[in-house]
Amino acid sequence: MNRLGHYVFRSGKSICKTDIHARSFASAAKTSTANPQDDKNRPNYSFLSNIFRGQVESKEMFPYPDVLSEEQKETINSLVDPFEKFFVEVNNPAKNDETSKIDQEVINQMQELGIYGMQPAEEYGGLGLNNTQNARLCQIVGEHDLGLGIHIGAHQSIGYKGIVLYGTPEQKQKYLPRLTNGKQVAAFVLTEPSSGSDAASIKTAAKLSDDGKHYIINGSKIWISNGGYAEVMTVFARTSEKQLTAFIVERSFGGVTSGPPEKKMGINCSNTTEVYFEDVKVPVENVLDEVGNGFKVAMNILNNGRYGMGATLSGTMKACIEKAVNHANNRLQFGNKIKEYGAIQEKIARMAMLQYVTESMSFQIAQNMDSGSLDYHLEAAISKVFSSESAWYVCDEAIQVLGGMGFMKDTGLERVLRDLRIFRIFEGSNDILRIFVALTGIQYAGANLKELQKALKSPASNLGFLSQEVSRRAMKKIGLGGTNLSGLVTPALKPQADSIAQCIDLFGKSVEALLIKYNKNIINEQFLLNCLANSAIDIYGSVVCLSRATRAVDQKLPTADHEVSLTKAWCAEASERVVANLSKTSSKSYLELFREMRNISKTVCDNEGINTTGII
Ligand code: MYA
Repeated sequence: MNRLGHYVFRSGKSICKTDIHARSFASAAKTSTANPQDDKNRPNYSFLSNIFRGQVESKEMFPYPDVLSEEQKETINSLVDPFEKFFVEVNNPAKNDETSKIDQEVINQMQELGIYGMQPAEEYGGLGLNNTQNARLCQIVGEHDLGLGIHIGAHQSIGYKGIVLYGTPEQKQKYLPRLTNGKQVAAFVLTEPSSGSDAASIKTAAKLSDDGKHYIINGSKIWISNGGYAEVMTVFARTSEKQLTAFIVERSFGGVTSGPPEKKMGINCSNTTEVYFEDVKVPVENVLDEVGNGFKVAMNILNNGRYGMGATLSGTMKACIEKAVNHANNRLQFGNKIKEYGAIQEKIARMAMLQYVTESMSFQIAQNMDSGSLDYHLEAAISKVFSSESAWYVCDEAIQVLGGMGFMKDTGLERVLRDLRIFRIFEGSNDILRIFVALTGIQYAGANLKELQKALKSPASNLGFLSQEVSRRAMKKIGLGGTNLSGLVTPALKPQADSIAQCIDLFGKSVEALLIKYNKNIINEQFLLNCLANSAIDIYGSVVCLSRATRAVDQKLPTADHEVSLTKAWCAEASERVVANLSKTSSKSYLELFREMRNISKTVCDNEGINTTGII
């Protein structure tokens, strides 16, 4: 059984985990109590976690956050124009794609603009932007050039993010200034030939030297963005059988070499290579966070940067939609502009809805993070999954609207489609993130259920908890006390809020029913876990839109009516999908279908290909 499967039901406690790094995680938590994220007893304000218990935690959802002060708004607005200008006048995405490189002039200008240091504080040479401001600039990057975006994102969204999040003052002082000015480039060095989604299985080893002054790193990594020229790397290596540790490694330490640039389907101007470590001597001062905390460091770097992908791709979708609409507004066929035809209208409406949801999610997460949220990892994972799939869909539909023109290189959409393909794969594949969301949510719901079961065994000493649970359930049973979102939204959206509230109740019931039916074996039911994840994605997307559109109405924005319209349409489709997905989790015919599909897959795999008799 894979590690991702070891989540549910620890005997005695709530959840079971038998994987090797679980213990290191536990000990890490003990040594790092200073980090509030590690405090397991604090309240969990994640909206997503809570819907797995059938409950709504609205603190981070309503009202839609507005975190920027006037001064912060001015700062970001003053950066938008020069960024746009750079992308329009200096950078040439088609040329970058064709030559698979970034011209020195482009790099010089990016250094001048401060692109290499968007978030670190000014004392480290950065622009000192918060996540919300950063998200705005990510949008501009995504609008223009995803390949360049990966070069920039691999550098700061994950490459040196570990130093920002976990670095000591000395590490920050030593490394950040040379990275924020872009004179040196950073990389995030995790993936190995036999360790992709299963990040905890890395083999690269770091051995403490006899004098205790260095770690000696040996191993090889693959698919490292900026891997060919990064001078500073966040490297993850095994310091014992059970422990991973994160290190800051300089190429100049010696023993670090890179393979040739990989030939890829897209994001061609970004550099992707293998990186080899041969007896690389890394001073002990270069351990990031605690020895043994490497898995947590890796996950939190990824969690922390994921909203950026959503923001970036909301920009990409905006650009695709503009191209599609420009064509639809001008192209005459059968005597009419093609925008007059329902088939095109449906596409454009759906593209606009997907962009709205994506943008709303990423800015909600960014702003919550800026307000000190600690529980955004499920939201961030969903934002990554949703944005990468939506952007793919939107770009594909834009090509369809443009017809033959869309297929031509000159239109620029085929490059974007190629660039977009990897977003569903890297930074945590969407398949693994769906399972991660479902299992993490179930783990949270399971803890509650276990507590209830335990309380039922000694009711006298658990009266408070039991009476709360019993009255919550009893009220729901008689149709009272169910989820109610209608008080949180603008009146025009109350019906949509009601139908999403029903979805949340249904979701909580479905999770509980699955837990009762499958107990710890739920970890093996990935067909069902996907149904839960897809429902969670739709519910989250809907609530985010309800919140943002309400803000638009409350603030009397000129776009308020349109935003309400987008939200109504989105919620109508999303709530239908939720009901359909959740009904699959208890439907006999779907369980039969899933069994059938398992068998088909097994036969095809056993046969090493399709197993049908040809027609002739
Ligand atoms: S970099 C490579 C990316 N690689 C991955 O993302 C790897 C994916 N794998 C995983 O995430 C993990 O291995 C999974 C867990 C999720 C599969 N947050 O037993 P476990 C906790 C917080 O489940 P596993 C790239 O592609 C968990 O609760 N905690 O672990 C760059 C548990 O805690 P406890 C987490 O089964 C491309 C413990 O860890 C998380 O082994 C370039 C163990 O969990 C989490 N997420 O696997 C991109 N996960 O013990 C460029 C687990 O307390 C960027 N845990 O219960 C571009 C950006 C955009 C552009 C920007 C423009 C400017």
